[in-house]
Amino acid sequence: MKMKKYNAPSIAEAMKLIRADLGEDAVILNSKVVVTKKFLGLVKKRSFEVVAGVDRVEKKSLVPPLPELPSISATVQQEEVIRVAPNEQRKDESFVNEELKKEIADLKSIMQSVQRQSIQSQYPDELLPFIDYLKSQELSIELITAIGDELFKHFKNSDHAISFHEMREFVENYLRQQLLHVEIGGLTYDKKYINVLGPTGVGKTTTIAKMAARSVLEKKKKIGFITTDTYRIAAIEQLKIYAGLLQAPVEIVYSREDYKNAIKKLDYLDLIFIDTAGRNYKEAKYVNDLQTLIDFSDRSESFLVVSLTAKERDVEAIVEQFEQIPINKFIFTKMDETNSIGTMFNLMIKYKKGLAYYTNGQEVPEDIEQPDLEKLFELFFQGEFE
Ligand SMILES: Nc1nc2c(ncn2[C@@H]2O[C@H](COP(=O)(O)OP(=O)(O)OP(=O)(O)O)[C@@H](O)[C@H]2O)c(=O)[nH]1
Ligand SMILES: [Mg+2]
Repeated sequence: MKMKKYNAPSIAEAMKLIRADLGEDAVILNSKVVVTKKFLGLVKKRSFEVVAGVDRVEKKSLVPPLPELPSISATVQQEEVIRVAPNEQRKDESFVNEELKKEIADLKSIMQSVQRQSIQSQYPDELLPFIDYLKSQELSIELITAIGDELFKHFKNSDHAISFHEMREFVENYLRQQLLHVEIGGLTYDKKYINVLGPTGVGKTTTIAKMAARSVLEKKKKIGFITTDTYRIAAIEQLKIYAGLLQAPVEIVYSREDYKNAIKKLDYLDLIFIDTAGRNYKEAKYVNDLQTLIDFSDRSESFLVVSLTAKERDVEAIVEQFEQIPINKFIFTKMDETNSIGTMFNLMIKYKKGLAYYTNGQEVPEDIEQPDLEKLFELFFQGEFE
């Protein structure tokens, strides 16, 4: 077999060179992307290095060549075609053409994915600190890759080094676009029942106390509490202490019947906060239990409380377990114990759910923020950039 290496800016151009040189029977043996630096090393130029080969056996091709398209196994198929009778030749030719087209389509999609991977893994050096920054903020790999690709495309023809400010603006615009249909903002105050759900110890009761205190102090609302956390005396006592401070009633419910009675009893109030028992929500059973106990109708607003200190994969498992419940927004807690603001973006974008509040400490009612997107960006970009 005769083998030769070719360099070209695209695979199509490489194929043109190969055909002109080795003929239509040439096959691609190997190909790779080669990157060379340009403009003070800021921009990297890609080209393709293709190794092609051809069998020295002279053989007349029956398959009309398809212009501009590479052929990988045409030689094998041609041998089969040569042996068929002339009157069947047309039929077989079109069959071979179809087969070839399919292979070419496959090849094209392989090439596209090779190109994509090479863009991702070969950002210019100048982009790497930005990529590292996004990683340090724990933005998901999917988002970093998507942003990295866009950054690369956007700045590859730039004649100056990209600044942190430019990168920040670019990332903000990208995330803003992703969050276009995701609502960020606290209690709407047009729903009477506020369901607060989430795993054990994430800060549900404390956050309820913070939200309730703010509703009373800032919005002058008449509020009450329902707790379904009947497993621990301490949990009921904890809520009663907060309720006492706000002079608000508390109802403890053990069953659906109790829940309905409590709702009737507290009907005169503006807002009713429903505290639930923290359970291991990786088990579907507990989510089902909640559905039989609490009302998730459109008179209620439901928040899923997630601790920012939890492992993101565990949080994802919980969010997915809650899929059947109409969760309106997240509440992220324990922001004071972590720097990973990225998790908030990851979850909001992945699950298309909004954000009501984040909490940043144990003090009631101080340590709660009702952020807007600008505030989140400010936090995201306040980390150390090297
Ligand atoms: N550092 C920090 N601690 C918090 C925050 N929010 C709540 N906590 C603490 O987390 C612990 C658990 O809070 P709770 O409100 O009892 O959590 P919960 O989700 O109701 O817990 P269970 O009812 O047991 O499921 C308490 O010690 C809170 O003070 C926060 O934003 N930051
Ligand atoms: Mg609790």
